Amino acid sequence: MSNHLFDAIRASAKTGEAVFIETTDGRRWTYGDALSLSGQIANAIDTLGVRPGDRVAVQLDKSPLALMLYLACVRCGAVYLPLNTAYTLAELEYFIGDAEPRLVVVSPKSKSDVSMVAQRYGAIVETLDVNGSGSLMELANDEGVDFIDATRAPDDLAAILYTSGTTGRSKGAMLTHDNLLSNARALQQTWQVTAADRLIHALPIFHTHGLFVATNVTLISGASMFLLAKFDPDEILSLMPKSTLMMGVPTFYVRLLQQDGLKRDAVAGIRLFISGSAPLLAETHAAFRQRTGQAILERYGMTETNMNTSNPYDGERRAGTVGLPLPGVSVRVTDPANGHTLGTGQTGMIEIKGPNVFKGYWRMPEKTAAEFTADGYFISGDLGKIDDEGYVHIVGRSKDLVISGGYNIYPKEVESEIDLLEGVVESAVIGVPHPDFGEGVTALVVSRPGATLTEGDVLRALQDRLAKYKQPKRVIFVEDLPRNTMGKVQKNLLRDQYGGLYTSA
Ligand code: MLC
Ligand code: AMP
Repeated sequence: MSNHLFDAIRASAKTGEAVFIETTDGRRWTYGDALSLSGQIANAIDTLGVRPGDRVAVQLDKSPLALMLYLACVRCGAVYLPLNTAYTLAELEYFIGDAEPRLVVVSPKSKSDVSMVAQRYGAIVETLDVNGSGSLMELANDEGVDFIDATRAPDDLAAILYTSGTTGRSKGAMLTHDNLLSNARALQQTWQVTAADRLIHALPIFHTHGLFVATNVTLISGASMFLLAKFDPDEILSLMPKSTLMMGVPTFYVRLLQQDGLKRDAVAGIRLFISGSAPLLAETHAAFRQRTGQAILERYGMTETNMNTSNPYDGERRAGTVGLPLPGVSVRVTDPANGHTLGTGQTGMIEIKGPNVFKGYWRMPEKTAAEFTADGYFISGDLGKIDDEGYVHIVGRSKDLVISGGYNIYPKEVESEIDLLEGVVESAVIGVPHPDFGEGVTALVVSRPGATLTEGDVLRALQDRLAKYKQPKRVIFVEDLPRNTMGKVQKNLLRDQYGGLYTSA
């Protein structure tokens, strides 16, 4: 009887006294606390009727208890389904309808709205507050701390994470116990994480980066972390002397560089700064190195594949590259025209194979099949090349995707909402360089002759439809959209034309 992922976590928790989480107000949760709390929550979930394989959807503000709920789901054999706290009710309804969770856990303030939606799909709704109150914890407090973990094989599902689709519906990436465990082990080994490490955790916990990379690596190393509610540069600087690791998206590093306190001695205790989820500009890498003497280590991953590559811990960390394939992971570059593997230095489609690669999209076998090659490589949609020393360089994306502050936005989703508005003929959404977010979501809109639609009207109309980070930073009205002979909008021309929108003074 074994639970593939939790057995590994349990093994690192053998000294129950070691600290797992510390919050900025000085409160601590040991590994022993994590076992007891996750045991109580697992018992409560089980009492509610959640069985192995059932989905548990969670839209919660970041807190230690939200992580205990994640662990409880792993222990119950439930499939954890975290949702961005920025999602609107309209967005949430799609995920609940598609994943059909047995249980939905939200903060008390969202209960009545979410209940209306959940009822339609037969899901139970319970609440959990950052301070530990809420109906789920009331149930858990009456339960014992011992729980017999559900048996889960390496190939059983541990989580579903939704990624937006290039054409319409979001797809649920099904991640198995071994996807998560094998990747956490590969990262632990590559970054040399040990029980002596203390991580500054300022990422959200509803995505691969903050949930699996940051949390699972900490857990299987028996390390500890400072859990911050969100990114706050002052808090981060004050925690640096007591920490050894930091993980962030490039915007974290751009913002830290704006702090006068970011100096060599302030970061002396940190042995490793890691960046991922979006391209780290070589200038940011260089500026950080100049100010602190530390070379940020950049790595590359995806929701579907977990982490694929990383710059080396001991070897050269090359700015502008995402490093070498992780242990056990194969990366190749192929010609998108015929699928043939390309040679060193040639640019093409990045494809990935290994124990890190997901099991497929939830209830979408055709979409899953379309994203794998005949010999089992996942087609990433990222364009890149591998240099003669094996370092992977990402040079672009074949997928129509904007990455803003580490969040993905699929233009199609935003365009579809804009196109519904009265007075709009059509729209094109693009990402253009943004000094803070890396790329800024920008909408070009063609309106009907005589229409009086303004930028403010468009933004107001999107407010309840799309999460804030997906909403355009600017809406620009244009006469028409440039098209090629096939009638396809030439977004590259638009990106060139509006490239200086956020960066030119
Ligand atoms: C917030 N806003 C954003 C935004 N985040 N807009 C665009 N892009 C974003 N990423 C909105 C806010 O709602 C706000 O709107 C305004 O922009 C400014 O907010 P802010 O206070 O500056 O934002 P902040 O709360 O500080 O958040 C910025 C951030 C955050 C960068 C800290 O977005 C973040 O934590 N990003 C990390 C995302 C992440 O973990 N990605 C991993 C995905 S996994 P207004 O109008 O209300 O002021 C993955 C795989 C892999 O990609 O390889 O890891
Ligand atoms: P997501 O779908 O949120 O998991 O985002 C995955 C995408 O983020 C990848 O396909 C890449 O396009 C991008 N990405 C992740 N890490 C990096 C990186 N270090 N450099 C460039 N792009 C990255």
